[in-house]
Amino acid sequence: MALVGAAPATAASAYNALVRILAAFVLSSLVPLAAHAQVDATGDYLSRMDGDGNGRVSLTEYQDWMSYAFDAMDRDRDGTLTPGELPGGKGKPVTRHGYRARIAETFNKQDVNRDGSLSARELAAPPQ
Ligand SMILES: [Ca+2]
Ligand SMILES: [Ca+2]
Repeated sequence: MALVGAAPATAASAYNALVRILAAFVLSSLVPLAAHAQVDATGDYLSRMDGDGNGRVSLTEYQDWMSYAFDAMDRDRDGTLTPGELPGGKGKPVTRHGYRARIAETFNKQDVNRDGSLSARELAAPPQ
């Protein structure tokens, strides 16, 4: 398996697409679990991701949240999403490490003021 850092640009865009898919997956999949079914405000997303309850989402909190989707999709628990585990049943394998690295890139883009955490406003901003 190729290292993520050596992956060509096409693989990078595939990761971006996957992150979007997983984000949609995790947000939609958690709705039925909510005590109150409606999750339509960014503040609700923030409070769900905000593990330590300080009102801001750290990189670790963001990665842990996004990894929930990864783990849900990694049906054989081997730490890699193989094509059969990916949406549509095809694509390049995605390692957990590579996925978290990709999430960190997304986080850093969202962290507009570079303070190392995402506010509700930064969380709600469209990806750059
Ligand atoms: Ca926090
Ligand atoms: Ca797997």
